[in-house]
Amino acid sequence: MTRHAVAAHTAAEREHLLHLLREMLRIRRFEEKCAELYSAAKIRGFLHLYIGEEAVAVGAMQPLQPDDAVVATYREHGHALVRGVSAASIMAEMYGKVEGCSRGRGGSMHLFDAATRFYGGNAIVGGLLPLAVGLALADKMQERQRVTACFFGEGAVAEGEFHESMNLAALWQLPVLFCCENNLYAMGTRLDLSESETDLCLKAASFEIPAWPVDGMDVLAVEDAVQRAATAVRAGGGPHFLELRTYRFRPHSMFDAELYRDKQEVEEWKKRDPITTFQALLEAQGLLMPADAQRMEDEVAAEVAAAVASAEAGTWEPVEELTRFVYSEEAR
Ligand SMILES: Cc1ncc(C[n+]2csc(CCOP(=O)(O)OP(=O)(O)O)c2C)c(N)n1
Ligand SMILES: [Mg+2]
Repeated sequence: MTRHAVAAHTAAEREHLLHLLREMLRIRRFEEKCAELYSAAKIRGFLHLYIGEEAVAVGAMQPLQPDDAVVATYREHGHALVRGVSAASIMAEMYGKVEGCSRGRGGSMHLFDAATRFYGGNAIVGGLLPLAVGLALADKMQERQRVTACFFGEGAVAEGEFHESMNLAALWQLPVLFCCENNLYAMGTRLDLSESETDLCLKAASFEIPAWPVDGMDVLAVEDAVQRAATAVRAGGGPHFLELRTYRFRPHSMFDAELYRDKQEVEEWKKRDPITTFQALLEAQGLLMPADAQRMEDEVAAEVAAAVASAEAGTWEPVEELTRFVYSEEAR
């Protein structure tokens, strides 16, 4: 390899690492702004923040292809952003404006975007799993080499839909990648207070689904694991299951006094903040200079500010339109 080729490769690799950091920052700053806007009553309804868990969505989304499908829960702003749904259309959706990715009808928990094959935004715990299995079944029947990646919390393993979905996906060898975001709590319930078997990979293994745990606070570990699992799924290897071990730094939603966990536990996990630790790693390796970090922050801040400005300037749906879509209708 020539010196030139080595330098070019290093530059591409550095660019990718900076991209991972920038994507995590986009989620963090976007959601910090959402929390602020919620307090100002600009955003209403429910709001579940992903802060602390950014490495999962960012690492996992990298190996996916444009025609793969992504299905997520109500804690999905980050997944939508990284998948390519614009910050402006997500923010407009939060505001309930027509320009939102779900026409302002869904709000925070129901982001949807056909162009990026982003199938929500699903508010029912476990409800997304049969949806993901159905998408994968369609791909298998039509012989398309696609992956359906579905992201759900560990709370979903208590639902019947989890077991039904895992069983059918395994039985029919469907191309689904189950990404279980284990942040230790389902609202205020710790996993070991609701499950007799807390080893989630063992549960997947009982369906004959290959499964392994991943450090969900490490974006590179997530990217690597999803790369391996998605490649196997795409090659016809049937469903795979990843347990992504992570932690949410914020309350479950904006209404949660957090009486179920010690502040000390939260502080301990914050030492593993996926953004600050990754940034420190890049700085230590000389890949990120203070000026680069500042520029990145400025770019992200400008994107978030522009999203808020366009949501503010967006349109409210006229009252006469409110009964539209109650029954199916061609989207206009
Ligand atoms: C079927 C169903 N039961 C209960 C609820 C209420 N609920 C909303 S979020 C949640 C906790 C889910 O926790 P987990 O799956 O671990 O996801 P996390 O919020 O931690 O990301 C519950 C019980 C719901 N939305 N759907
Ligand atoms: Mg959870």
